Amino acid sequence: MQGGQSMKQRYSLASLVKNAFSHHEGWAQALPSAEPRESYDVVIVGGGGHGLATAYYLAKELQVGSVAVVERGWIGGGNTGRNTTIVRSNYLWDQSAALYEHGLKLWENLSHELNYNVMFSQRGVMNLAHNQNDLRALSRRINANRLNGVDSEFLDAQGVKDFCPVIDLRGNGRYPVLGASLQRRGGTARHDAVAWGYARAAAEYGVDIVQTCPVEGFEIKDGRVTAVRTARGRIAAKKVGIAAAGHSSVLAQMAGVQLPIQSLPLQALVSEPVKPIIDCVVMSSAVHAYVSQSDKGELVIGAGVDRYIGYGQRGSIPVTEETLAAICELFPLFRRLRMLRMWGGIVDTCPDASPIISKTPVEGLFINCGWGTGGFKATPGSGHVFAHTIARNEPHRLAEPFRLDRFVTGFTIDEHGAAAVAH
Ligand code: FAD
Ligand code: PYC
Repeated sequence: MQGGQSMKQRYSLASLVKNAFSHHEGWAQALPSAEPRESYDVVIVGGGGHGLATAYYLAKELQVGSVAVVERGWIGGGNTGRNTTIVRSNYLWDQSAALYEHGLKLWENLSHELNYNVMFSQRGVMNLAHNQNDLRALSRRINANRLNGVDSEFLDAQGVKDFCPVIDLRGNGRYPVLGASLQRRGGTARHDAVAWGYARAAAEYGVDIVQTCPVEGFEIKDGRVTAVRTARGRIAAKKVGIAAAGHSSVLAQMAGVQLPIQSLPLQALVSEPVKPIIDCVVMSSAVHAYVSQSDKGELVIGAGVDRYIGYGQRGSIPVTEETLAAICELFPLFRRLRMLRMWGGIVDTCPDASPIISKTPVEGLFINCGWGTGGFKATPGSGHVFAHTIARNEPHRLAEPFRLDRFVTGFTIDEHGAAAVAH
């Protein structure tokens, strides 16, 4: 039963016909929206995929008591709804491969797990090599991936052409294609669906999803977090997890915690929709551009990060021009397409291009951030290990290397090469 109606009443032919002519009146709300209560056992700040997934696993697997997700805008309105949805796990270092592969395995069953179609499509992700240096770096990463049980293979130039016939291997002379790495299990998903699916499933386990509720500060007593202050009042909490992507350092600072994070705009754009023309994902870190095709037919194209710190969630003509110039050199066929829209998101980047999943110096306050240009793929894995870290008060085995204090100990995990769009 939902909204007082049985499934049969909600989905009968008569009700479908009636709703078709009645501007959808009387429909039960698909996503629950809660008013904030006075206190919770755990409050998660940020209703993006990572925050929602964290709440879902906390409620489903960890019996931590009451849980709320507090989102300043609407769920999925941050980077979750702004990214280009590439999912893969072909990172260089053992620690990253283990973390991202954990995520990829969860992706493979996610629609079933959430009873929500997240449209995960394992169409293959290619990373191109344009020179001898690229070839060496890719070979090293492919070997490392295979040692870690991550599927990864090398394609020579002809292999690239066979896998993606619309590519022009000459790259207009500027970006000749010499080969590529291919992760066949990589692909794309529907970004909004990931937020909606986790939100609905979390709510079914009793999580309150509170939207339009910006967090403005934290109450800390004797070194321990006791509440979050929001624009809609104080919410007491025994534990707080921050998963606020582009605003992580702003939020951490409210609790007196300094993060080694820079927030940078990252832009993307889509073309007008066309018939299926490219059925894989193609990325080039050298070109700082990448492309795939959405199920609607739009080409989804992205750029490298803007070269300045900023909080603007907009696109800009110079970045679009530079990106499209490179894309058109690799795919001359796309030259005649018109672009429909462009946008930006704010990505929080760490000096080693790896995330932070960690306790903080404030007791009861946990942080999940620094995913930079590549956190969408990690959404299920990140939420899963962060939930365990919060519930158990100690890092999940896979999260352990991503502690905040690695920037003090020096045990950083440099993933700039695998971060795809460099930052
Ligand atoms: P978000 O979805 O941004 O969630 C954080 C939430 O916190 C937001 O909803 C925000 O409103 C909320 N918040 C902020 N401040 C407050 C506050 N004070 N109070 C309450 N709530 C607050 N990654 C990939 O793996 N593959 C890709 O192809 C890819 N492409 C990308 C393309 C672009 C253009 C961009 C911008 C990013 C891309 N990424 C990609 C990165 C990816 O989007 C992010 O790493 C990931 O979505 C972060 O998820 P999140 O849930 O932490 O963030
Ligand atoms: O991490 O694979 C990635 C990615 C692609 C585009 C932006 N991020």
